[in-house]
Amino acid sequence: MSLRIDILTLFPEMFGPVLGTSIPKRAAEKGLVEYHLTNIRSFATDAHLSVDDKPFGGGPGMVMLCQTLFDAVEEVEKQDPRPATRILLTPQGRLFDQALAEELAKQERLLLIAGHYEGFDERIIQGLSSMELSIGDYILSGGELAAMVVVDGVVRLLPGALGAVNGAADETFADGLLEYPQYTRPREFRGMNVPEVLLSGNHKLIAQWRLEQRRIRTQHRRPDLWQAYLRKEKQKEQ
Ligand code: 9D3
Repeated sequence: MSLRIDILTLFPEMFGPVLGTSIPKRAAEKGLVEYHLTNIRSFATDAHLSVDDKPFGGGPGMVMLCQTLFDAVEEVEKQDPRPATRILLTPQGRLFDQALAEELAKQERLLLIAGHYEGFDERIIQGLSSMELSIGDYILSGGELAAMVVVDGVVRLLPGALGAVNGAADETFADGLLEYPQYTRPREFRGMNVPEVLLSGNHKLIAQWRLEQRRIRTQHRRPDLWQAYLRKEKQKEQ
């Protein structure tokens, strides 16, 4: 059974180019995933087609209404009997990472809800008991790009989504180290040379050099990943 991904958004037109390109497109063509886009505004009931309103208690910004979102979720969920894992994209959410991408790739149905500019009425989060996800500590103008990041990160993990190459073990995150530096032709470019060891043909030496480069890079660039890696290595020893 393929993965069904529903996306509720005020800007469905933002998703076409991303879902219609590269791996997300290929995965859909192969029948590994189905995308269903729904415009939240089509569930607005008043003359102005409102989807948000001013916050009780005052303050800046607008807050997404419960009614439109609950109606949209209930209508979309009715379209298929499989229960959906509901995901609300919010800056307050749990950080999306590779481990979570792998979990989500095992589900049969995901329902992503993206807001724009504003927050959700807390009763949406409560009442839909959905998972809140953030893609990082920076402010976007809406949840749409975050939803696309989650979709891309998940879909590429579906069995058969990637070509023969690049298939299983992704270098980074599989074992917690960053990737080694890579080179292709020419051997010299504007005075910069490919490291001699890579031209040596000595596969054992090349593997050693690459591992050392990965360790050095991770230590310098990502002390957080490096500490986690060291902890894992220690556990293995015991
Ligand atoms: C007034 C407080 N702002 C929160 C810091 C309001 C606000 C700003 C921007 C509420 C939502 C947004 C739009 N961002 C998202 O919806 C979002 C997001 C993000 O901005 N960064 C990282 N991950 C995500 S997931 C959804």
